This record gives sequence, structure tokens and C-alpha cells, in this order.
Amino acid sequence: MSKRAFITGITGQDGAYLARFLLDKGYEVFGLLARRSSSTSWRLEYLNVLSHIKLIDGDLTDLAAIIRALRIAKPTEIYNLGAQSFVGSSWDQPILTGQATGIGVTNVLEAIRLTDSSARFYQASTSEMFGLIQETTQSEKTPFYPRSPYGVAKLYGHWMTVNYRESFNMHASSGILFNHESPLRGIEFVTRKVTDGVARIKLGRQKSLMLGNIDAQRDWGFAGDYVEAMWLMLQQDQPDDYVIATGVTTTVRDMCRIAFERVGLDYENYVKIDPRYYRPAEVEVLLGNPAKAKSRLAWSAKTSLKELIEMMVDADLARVSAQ
Ligand code: NAP
Ligand code: F7E
Repeated sequence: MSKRAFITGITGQDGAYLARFLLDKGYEVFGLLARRSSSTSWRLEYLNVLSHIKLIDGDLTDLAAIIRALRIAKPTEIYNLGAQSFVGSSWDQPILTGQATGIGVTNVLEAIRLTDSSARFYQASTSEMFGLIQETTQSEKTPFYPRSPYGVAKLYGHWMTVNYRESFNMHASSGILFNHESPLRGIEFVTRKVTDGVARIKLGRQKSLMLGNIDAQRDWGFAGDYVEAMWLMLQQDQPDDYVIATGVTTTVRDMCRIAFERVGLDYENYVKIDPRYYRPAEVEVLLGNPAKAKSRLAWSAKTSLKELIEMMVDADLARVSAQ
């Protein structure tokens, strides 16, 4: 029997890459579509996925819609990637973030329990749960200390995943993924904001780039590498939690340097600081230890930050030139 996957957040960055990955493995792929007023399928078109998947209308805050979607899709694997995922917005929309990013996880877990509890479940947890870091390098054993409504909502979803695994013997795994980016990254996130800005400046469409805290440090990897880790977690005999990271951390400032150098410019001449982009509480530094994923899943990040940022600058140059 063919394997069937159901992905929430399929129109997002990771959803598109995961759908492509699973289609290439021969899966039948279904996705939950939170229908909005405008088209949200540009990423699925970019990866030539849209015509090969089945989209089912529904919102993560609507338990009945998720049950209905699971009855239609009958999946063997469920990937919960849907969320209000922008940390900055989570202070402006803390309740919506709690409902979609937090309670949404329980809705999916409950829907699985009520339909077919033998289906395997993946939860998109995050390094933002470490927030105010309690150890220099963060592993599965590092205590959590979230610093935003987003981080708090994700931590709730993380513990619900652990709880359903322990209470109902469900095959529920949680990937604690550190930042991962790609040409399909939303424009509000700092890497894509920078690579888009670099392309516009190089092509004479923009003069400068306004950023917030450029001394923040992140462990950045490529989304295309990270979706394989999600899939590997669901292929294990036992469900578990895994940190997925590169093990290298870099400042926003150095990421800017790499991006501007790609087009022969010096970031110091273009990047300006605008306190509007400072956050009420900042996560200053994140650095993951992916040793468990390496030993148990045989997974490691393949793409360096330089390769990633150059790929993103090149894609934005092509996009902006075509506009
Ligand atoms: P993304 O591009 O922001 O995608 C989020 C997806 O969730 C979109 O498809 C969005 O639909 C959907 N969504 C939002 N609210 C929803 C709701 N109420 N009901 C149903 N769907 C809803 O995020 P991403 O970067 O692909 O990340 C995927 C997941 O991993 C997210 O849960 C994120 O929090 C988590 N994560 C991301 C990273 C990272 O660095 N990328 C790291 C750790 C964890 P629309 O397109 O219609 O808005
Ligand atoms: O910020 C700083 C900002 O918004 C990174 C999400 O996918 O990864 C992502 O969350 C850093 C922060 O990502 C600007 O203050 C400076 O320190 O790209 P970001 P994030 O907040 O790390 C985690 C793992 C997730 O789970 C989330 O879903 O960059 N920064 N200046 C800026 N950030 C933005 N967005 N814009 C600026 O102008």
C-alpha cells in the first residue's frame, strides 16, 4: 500500500520542501489549506508540487475540520508544520499565536486519537524554546526558557506531543529545529529580508536596508536539508525528540557581510539600524548540538551558511530582475 502523508502548513517554506521530498519518495501527499483571501501557493508552484498534491480546506484552530481532513486523507504519517511562525508578530498577536501555534498542536493530536491513533506524528518544535539559553550549546537535555509568546506556545505544543506519546503510546516525535532558511523563506525573516535587500540595492531599486539587533547570533541551516530529518524521525521504531542544527552560530552582522559580498558590496555602507525592529525580549544567541540526530538518524546538515546565503541572494537577484 502506498504511503500517505498529511502536512499542515503545506503552503509554508518547510511544507513546500517536505511535500517535494515526500512526492519524490513516492508518497501520496495531502495538505491542510488555511484558505485566505489571496493565493498562498507560490512556494508549491516554485517546487512544482501544486499539481501533484491534494489540498483540504481547514484551520488548525478548528478541530472538526482537522478530523474531517484526516478522514479524507487517511494518512500514515502526519507532519504538523502549520503555525503563526514569526516571532516578531507574536507580541502583537499573542492570543492568535497561542491558538494556532499552541492549541493547534492539541487539535491535531486529538484528531489523530479520534481517527487512527496508529498514524505517526511529527511536531515542528523550535530552538526558540531555549530562548534565554541555559547552556552554551543546546541539546535535547537543555532546560527550556522561552522569550516570546511564540516560544511559549511552541513549548506547550512540545510538551503535549511528549504527553500524548507517554499517555496514549502514540508514535509522536518532536523535532527541535534551529533556524533554517531557503529562497522560499518568508520576506519578514532576517535572512530573506537581507538577501532581497541586497538584490534590490545591487539592481538600483533600493538605497539602504533597515535592520534591528544585528549582534544576535543564530545557528542557520538550509530548509531542504532539514525536511529529511523530519521524515527520518518518523521512520524510527521508537518516537523521540531530536535537535536539528548545524552546530555553527553566526551573527546577523556576519550573515549580512556574506550576502553583500556576493554582489561585490560592503554591508557597512548600506545596513542601517532601526530600533523599530528590536524585540521586547531578545534571544541573543542560539547554538545547537545535533549529535543525537547524527548518531541515531545518520543525519547531518549538508549546506554551509555561505552556500545558503549565496543561493538566496542569487534567487532574489533573479526574482527582482524579473519584476
Ligand atoms: P512558515 O513559512 O511561516 O509556514 C507556516 C505555515 O502555517 C503556512 O503554510 C501557514 O499558512 C500555516 N498556518 C498559519 N496559521 C495557520 C492556521 N491557523 N491553520 C492552518 N495553517 C496555518 O513556517 P516555516 O518556516 O515553513 O516553518 C514550519 C514550522 O516549523 C512552523 O511550525 C514553525 O513555527 C516551525 N519552525 C520553523 C523554523 C525555521 O527556522 N523555519 C525553525 C523551527 C521551527 P499561510 O501560508 O496560509 O499563512
Ligand atoms: O530573526 C534579528 C532578530 O525573524 C533572527 C522563525 O522561523 O527561527 C525563526 O525565528 C534574528 C533575531 O528569526 C532584524 O532580532 C535583526 O535575533 O529571522 P528571524 P527568529 O526570530 O530566530 C526560529 C527557530 C523559529 O522557530 C521561528 O519560527 O535576527 N534581527 N534585524 C531581525 N529579524 C527580523 N525578522 N527582521 C530584522 O530586521
